[in-house]
Amino acid sequence: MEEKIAELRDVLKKADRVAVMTGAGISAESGVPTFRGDEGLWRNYRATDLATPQAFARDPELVWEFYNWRRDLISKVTYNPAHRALVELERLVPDFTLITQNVDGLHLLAGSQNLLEIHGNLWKVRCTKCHGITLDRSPDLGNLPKCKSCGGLLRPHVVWFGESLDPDILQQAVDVSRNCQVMLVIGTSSVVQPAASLAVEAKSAGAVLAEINLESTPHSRLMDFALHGKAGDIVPRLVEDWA
Ligand code: BJW
Ligand code: ZN
Repeated sequence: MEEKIAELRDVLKKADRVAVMTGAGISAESGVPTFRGDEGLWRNYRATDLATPQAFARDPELVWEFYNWRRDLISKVTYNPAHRALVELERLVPDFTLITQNVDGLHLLAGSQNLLEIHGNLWKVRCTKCHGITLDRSPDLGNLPKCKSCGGLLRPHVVWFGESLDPDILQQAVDVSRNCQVMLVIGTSSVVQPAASLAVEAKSAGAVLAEINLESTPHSRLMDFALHGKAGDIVPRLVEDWA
């Protein structure tokens, strides 16, 4: 493992264009639950069943309760050494883009700048009637929050299953993936599309791929480096001793 980390660090040092894809695993050590497995359960509901337009249409109060619970939880936690190490990597690499599937806002809080939040942001709400988007960092928005402009029902400004990603943001993520020389894939199960396909795009365009995850994923076989362990332990070591 030590040798692989040193080898990957050397690859990163020589690269001009680096892309990073993160998933829920990078925030796990901050105390944010991941989606799949037992951790992804909230009151016996699977998080992935509540993150759907169908669930919101059926029971918006339940879905808002779930999102208010998450807002409250995330408002009480902060970024961890893996988030900070990516801020440092951005400083070290000439052309760096961070693509995240996370909606928790912890990369922004840590100080990442060139960031594509492809599944949206939990701290933004969108009106289901006038489609206006606003930033609201209050931990609890109440039962059925309403738009201040038109009175329409608000929803979290996140991408649920079956919904399209913002086409501009997705196109930027695809371009970055096709252009990077190295892509780090950190803390994602790599099962949700189209996010998972970005690593495939990078690989097809000749990038070196590295996965940092507690366990293997469907993409592990594509990887030039598969580093198994905690993101908070491994990512900071990639930015050590760059002088
Ligand atoms: C650690 C760690 C530590 C833990 N250190 N590691 C093609 C084929 C099949 C299906 C589809 C397809 N194209 C589209 C679909 C449908 C669907 C999809 O992908 N389904 C699959 C699940 C089968 N995709 C969509 O619907 C997307 N829309 C779309 O494509 O529109 C067009 C279209 C629609 C329909 C059909 C065809 C085309 C939208 C996807 C939106 C995903 N939304 C969510 C919720 C966001 C809002 C919210 O948070 O509330 O996004 S679901 C959830 O999954 C969330 C995450 O961003 C996303 C990914 O999860 P992630 O981050 O990978 O987390 P986990 O929990 O799965 O994994 C954590 C990992 O970390 C694990 O591997 C751990 O081991 C690891 N870990 N601790 C390092 N300390
Ligand atoms: Zn409105």
